[in-house]
This record gives sequence, C-alpha cells and structure tokens, in this order.
Amino acid sequence: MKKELTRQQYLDLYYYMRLNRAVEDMMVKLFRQNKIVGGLYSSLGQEAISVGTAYTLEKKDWLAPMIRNIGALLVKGVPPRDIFMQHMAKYDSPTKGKDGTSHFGDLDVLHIVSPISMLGDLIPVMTGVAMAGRYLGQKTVAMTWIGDGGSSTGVFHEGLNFAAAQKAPFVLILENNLWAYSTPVRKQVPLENLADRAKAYGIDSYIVDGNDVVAVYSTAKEAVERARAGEGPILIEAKSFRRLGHAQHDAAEYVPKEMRAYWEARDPIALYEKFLSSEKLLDAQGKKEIEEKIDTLLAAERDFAENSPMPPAELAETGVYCTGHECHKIQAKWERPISEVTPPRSSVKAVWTVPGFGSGKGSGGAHAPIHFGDTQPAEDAAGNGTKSAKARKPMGKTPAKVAPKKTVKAGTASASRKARR
Ligand SMILES: Cc1ncc(C[n+]2csc(CCOP(=O)(O)OP(=O)(O)O)c2C)c(N)n1
Ligand SMILES: [Mg+2]
Repeated sequence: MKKELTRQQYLDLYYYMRLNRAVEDMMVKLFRQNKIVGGLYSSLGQEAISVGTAYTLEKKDWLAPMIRNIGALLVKGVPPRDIFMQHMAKYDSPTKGKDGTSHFGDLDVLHIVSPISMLGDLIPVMTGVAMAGRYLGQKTVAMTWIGDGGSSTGVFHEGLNFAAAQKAPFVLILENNLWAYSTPVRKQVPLENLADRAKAYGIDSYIVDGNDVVAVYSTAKEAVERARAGEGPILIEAKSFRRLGHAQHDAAEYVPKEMRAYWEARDPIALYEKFLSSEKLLDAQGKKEIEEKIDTLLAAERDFAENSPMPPAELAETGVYCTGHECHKIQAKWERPISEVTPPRSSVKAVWTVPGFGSGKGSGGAHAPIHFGDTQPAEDAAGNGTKSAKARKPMGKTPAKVAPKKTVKAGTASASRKARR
C-alpha cells in the first residue's frame, strides 16, 4: 500500500468497506430471520474491489454492479435501506417489491444501470453507455464488473471486442475470486492471469491485489483517467477469493481448507486497518467513531425497511412490460420530425419480393444469394461444374429446378456458369 490520497479519502475507503461488510452482515441476520425473500450473495473478503474501484468514479460517471458489488452501490450513493428493501421485496424498494435481490438502478440521479443476470451482458450494454456519453460530449466513463466464470461467456468476448473496436471509455473489473460457483478457475480457463484476455482485443490491462484497497483504487483511478482521456477500454484483473459460498445456500465445502486459511489471513479490512494505523490515519478512537456511525445508520435503515409494507397484490400486473411514457422518463431526442422517421413516411417498398419465399433484385446474381439455388456452388467458382451438380443432388433439389430464372448480366459468376453448360 502506497500513501498518495488525502486523509479524508483514506478514511472514506475505510468507511465504505466497513459499511459494505456491515450491510451484508445485517442481511445475513435478516435472511436467518426469514425476512429476505430472494437469494443472498456475499462479497466477504472482496470489499476492497467494489469500494476501491467505484471510489474512482465521478458523480456523472456510470456503473453497473454485479451480485458482489454492494460496496460499489454504497459508494455511488445508494442508501442501505434500498438494498435491504430490495432483498426483502418491500413496497418502498426501488423495484416496489418486484425483485428479491439487487436488480435495480437509477438512471436519473446516481447513474446506475441495473444488473443483468446473464453473466457478461453488461459489457456490451455499458460499452453502449460509454459510447453514448462520448457522443453527447459528456466525458463520462462507464464501469462494470465480471467474475472469473463470467469472463468465459461468449458475450464477454463479443462485448470487449466491441468496446475495443469502438475505443469506448469503459473500464471492466474482472474479479478473479478463484471460484465460479463450485468450479475452480484453473478448471475453466487455461490462463494464469485472466488479464491476458485483454491482449486478444488489443487493449491494455492491469493486474492488482484485490485485497489491497489502496492498490485497487490507484490502479482503477489510472484506468478511469486513461479511458476518460480517450485511450479506449481497459481491463483490470483484481485477484481475490470468495470467502463464502456462491450464495447463502452453499456451504462451499469444496474449497480446500488451506486455501481458505490463506485468504482469511489476508482480510482486506484487517490489512487496511494495519496500514491506516501505521500511517497514523486511524486510531482506536477514530475506529470506534466509524463503527458507531455505521451501527446507528444501519439500525435506522433496517427499521425503515422492516416497517415498509409488502406490495399490494394488484401491483404484480403493472410495470412488467415497458409501455413507453408510463414506464420510464428517458425519451429519445428526435433531431428530425418523428413523422419523417417513423412509418408510414419512413416505410419503403420491400426490395426482396419473390413469390412464396422472397427474392430480390440481386437474387439472380452471385452476390446476393437469398436461398438455395441462388447460391453459386463453391465448386463452380473453382471451375468444376459437373462435380458440383452431383454434390448438390442429395439436398433434394436439382440444379435445373433451382437455377436462377432472371437474366443475368454478362460477366457475373452466374452468367459464366450458364455459359459452361
Ligand atoms: C450466462 C450465465 N450463465 C450462468 C449463470 C448462472 N450463474 C450465476 S452466478 C454464476 C457463477 C459466476 O461465477 P463468477 O463469474 O466467477 O462470479 P462470482 O460468483 O465468483 O462472483 C453462475 C454460473 C448466469 N447467471 N449467466
Ligand atoms: Mg468467481
């Protein structure tokens, strides 16, 4: 850990890590009391990642959390009561009780995009958010997180390639906590460092100790500044360990004892306390004050959440599908009159109009094949006409029946095929 922040910033990082842990501890108690209706995930031991990365963002920047990023939500300004109420499916929760975990966002004020359960899907979405900010000249950065397991989904690769090709101001935090449910990382990806995935897309990456909050912050800060300056997306692999099971139901007995012991001895909050006290930034009194502040806040937030009613049954049928104006406040800004760009004025006659199937202007040529028969056999292109006709028979259609009926221009591939017959 290096010293480079202001005293207040150091203390903020500590406060949010403690708050992150205390919010989750309280939710475990609520879960045991049967008051949590959805799944409950834990970021125990990974608080430095959520807090250290989100703390680098400005108010105008955007983030989209995954299941282990409650710390990032708290840093961005989500009150703990919203997190409690979401998990308890209460009426006053951001989703009015329609979700039992953390699928909520705040597009208007906090600039939080709701998590998407399908792992990896937030990558192209947040790339789009990053591109939109650039398009609007806002100089905003978008950030999201992905697990080691999630980094093997197809959309991770499609999304990151897209971000790279677009040079989007986007920072992706890859939380390598060594496990994806019960699968150890070494069994699902043959790489020592998942940061190496960035090389495939020609973007820069960093590797950081995910249990060292100052290192996480400094690395993410540099990445965010570089993305904001127009250098394109950056991938950060934060190495850590998932201290509890995948969710409350999972005792994680598959985790070797020695591995758990190693990481428990590297608790990010305990490590940071040592640093703060050696740098004389926090003493016993200061620590006590922070603990009391958090205790008082969370007791009030929990009471508020517990006193919020369950949603009325009728609410179940509302807000399920987007109905435009009633659903969300964000509307497209039309630069041209809407009537000009929407039907009927925007409608044009279909070009592809072949009876029964659809054909088109170009279907007689080789360049716009639309169904079998319009396609020039590969062998023909190589000059083996007879062989190709034989090869096509088993597909149930003879070349004669499916031969293009339209006149073709001389010089096209179809024309030369005809000429050979
Ligand atoms: C595309 C997709 N496949 C499977 C799942 C089910 N699922 C949810 S979390 C998870 C494990 C994810 O592991 P990892 O990405 O390492 O994140 P971690 O839980 O360790 O934070 C799985 C398989 C999903 N949500 N989306
Ligand atoms: Mg994982």
